[in-house]
Amino acid sequence: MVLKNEDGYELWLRYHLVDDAELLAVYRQQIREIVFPGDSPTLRVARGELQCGLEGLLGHEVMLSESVTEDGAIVCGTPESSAKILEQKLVDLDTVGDEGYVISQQVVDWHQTIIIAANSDKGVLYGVFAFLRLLQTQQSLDGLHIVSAPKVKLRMLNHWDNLDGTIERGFAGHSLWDWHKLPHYIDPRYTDYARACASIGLNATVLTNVNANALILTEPYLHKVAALADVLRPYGLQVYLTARFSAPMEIGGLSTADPLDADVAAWWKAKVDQIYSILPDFGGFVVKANSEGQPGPHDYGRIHADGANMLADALEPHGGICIWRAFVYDADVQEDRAKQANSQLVPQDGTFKANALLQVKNGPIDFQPREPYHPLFGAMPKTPLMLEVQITQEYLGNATHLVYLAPMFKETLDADTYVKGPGSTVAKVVDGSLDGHDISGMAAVTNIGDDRNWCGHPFAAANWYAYGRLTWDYTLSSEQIADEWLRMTFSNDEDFVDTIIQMMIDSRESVVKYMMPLGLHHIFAEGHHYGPGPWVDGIRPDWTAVYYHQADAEGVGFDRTASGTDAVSLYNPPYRDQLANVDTCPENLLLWFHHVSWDHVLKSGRTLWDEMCLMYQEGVNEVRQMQQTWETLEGKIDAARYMHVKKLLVVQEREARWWRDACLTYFQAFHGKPLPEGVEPAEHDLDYYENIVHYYVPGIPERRFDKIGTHS
Ligand code: GCW
Repeated sequence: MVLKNEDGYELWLRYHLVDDAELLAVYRQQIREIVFPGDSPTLRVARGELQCGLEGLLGHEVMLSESVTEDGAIVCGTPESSAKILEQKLVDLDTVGDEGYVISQQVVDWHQTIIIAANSDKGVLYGVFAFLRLLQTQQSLDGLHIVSAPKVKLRMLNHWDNLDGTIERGFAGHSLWDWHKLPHYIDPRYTDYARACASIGLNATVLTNVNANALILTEPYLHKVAALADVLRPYGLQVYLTARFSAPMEIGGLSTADPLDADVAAWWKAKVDQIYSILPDFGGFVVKANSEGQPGPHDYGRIHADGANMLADALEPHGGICIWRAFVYDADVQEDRAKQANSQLVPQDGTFKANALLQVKNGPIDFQPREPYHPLFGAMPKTPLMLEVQITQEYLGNATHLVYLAPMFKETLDADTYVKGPGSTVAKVVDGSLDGHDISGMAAVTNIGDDRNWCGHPFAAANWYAYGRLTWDYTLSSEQIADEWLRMTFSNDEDFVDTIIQMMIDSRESVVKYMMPLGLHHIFAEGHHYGPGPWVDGIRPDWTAVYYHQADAEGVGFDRTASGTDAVSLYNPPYRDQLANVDTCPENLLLWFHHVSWDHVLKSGRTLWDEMCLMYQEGVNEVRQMQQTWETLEGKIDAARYMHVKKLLVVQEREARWWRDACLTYFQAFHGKPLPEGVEPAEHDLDYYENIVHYYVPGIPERRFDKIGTHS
């Protein structure tokens, strides 16, 4: 059978006919009518989703019924919206809070039914999506009893979308938000965006770039925001904006943005009041301040908490929150960049208002292929810390490399801070349980644009999906999430699913190997970060590559032990001791923490240089393996998506070689040692790689180029 071509627009919400005839027959028996009273906007969209999903999956319309009339009813609602749910007195509802749900097989009015119940309309919507997922992944409904609630309260996406439609670090087209046509024209795609987010439990979205434009806070734009929020609201998505710290000057006519200036505070209060008058359920602000040239309280000799608290004060009467980013480092400060956030923020622990949170990147530098967890986790017990991850692949091959990020997100979540003894994981800091915070959250920089398939690479949507699922339940395994996503996105063919799960799981480690093995970091091409640039030098040191790898004739790596910057002391024992010792430091972080001789012998018995070479080669080999694996699956999915991935894997293999050759040629020049056996020699000399220039790489605002060079 030839499968119909698909363009990926439907994401994982493909409600195609269940292709297992036996199972389909069983489902048709088990699902015969829908009892779903209630008329709130959220219940309406939940009901619509259920009807549409079932119609597609079962191949016929399932009728709505006022009451349970036969076996096979699906009864949905809250104790308020549905008399039947109220009657059931489900004890499990007491445990799922205001967003969780219960899906359970029950006898109602002497008939076999499936109940989808929650304490809120939003919970019902999440339950409906979870139920549809069961059918999409062809699970048995027999004896169904699922009790599920999110582990983290704020489950956010951060769009780095600019008002001119470009997306910082976006590789899948332009912004979805059509500011020009808003508020009058509402793109139907907004609804599909909201459906996708709600289906994985996301409940908040920050519409604008953290490198913020104050215009978004002006009245005309606020009306555009409100129109968009009207579409997202029924799906439980609350809207947040980024606040440019200097807005009082740029759009308010004040001469200062000093957070301790009474006029400035009054301006923000009035601004926030205005926002809430236009958008009564506005979520709050996300702020990047005094980082990479953004304005902030330091400009006035104030501290981060002064800035955050001023905004938190303005938001507090409306129930809004202020999320302050902990991605702070200063070009003029000599201190190791990996320590600066701790130096600036730890002393301010306990001084932030109750409605202020700090948003902390997974690692202390910047979304590198591998970083140790950020040492702020565990170091600020009095402040709720959100985890920020990056879904968009700024440092992971943009939208051309197949890299599944769930293992990377989980690496951070599962990392043990040991701050209150073993088991004090980052996840427990983030969900608030370790330090008893009520408010908790996760944020991710999205990879979504207006490409027809949303995220560019057909596999990139897996990372949006995985992130959402992990915000709901970070104990899910990467395998389980990949399994769900593959079945819903491509096919339930067991052979296909099993083969590709493994390929996805391995893909993260492969990209680390061909880009930055053994703890190397930040050796990207300058500015656009597309491709290797270990030679980058001559700009502010903390944006160069040479600052991070410190290669010389003797060795390579950044000494962050006591003999170096001592960043290692920000971690707690016993992990600290493990990291500090070159013999016990995990080898995948070796060059993050140590400057190591090229001849240093690793666990494999090989020297560092040989090991590094072999890892780069292994990375390339693994991409080749991915190509072969993918090709065995021709015909198991539609030809269009099959070919799309196949062609992108060709690009990925080519770029993996580019990484290997550029980096090894560069490092080899320090010591002249030969490549070990098994490592393919580079095609070109170092000069060639250093002179590769790419123009107009997506993801950065257009810049004039000042260098004409080889185009690889
Ligand atoms: O990863 C870096 C990016 C910047 C980004 C910054 C940040 C929005 O290179 O483009 O700016 O991080 O997180 O603020």
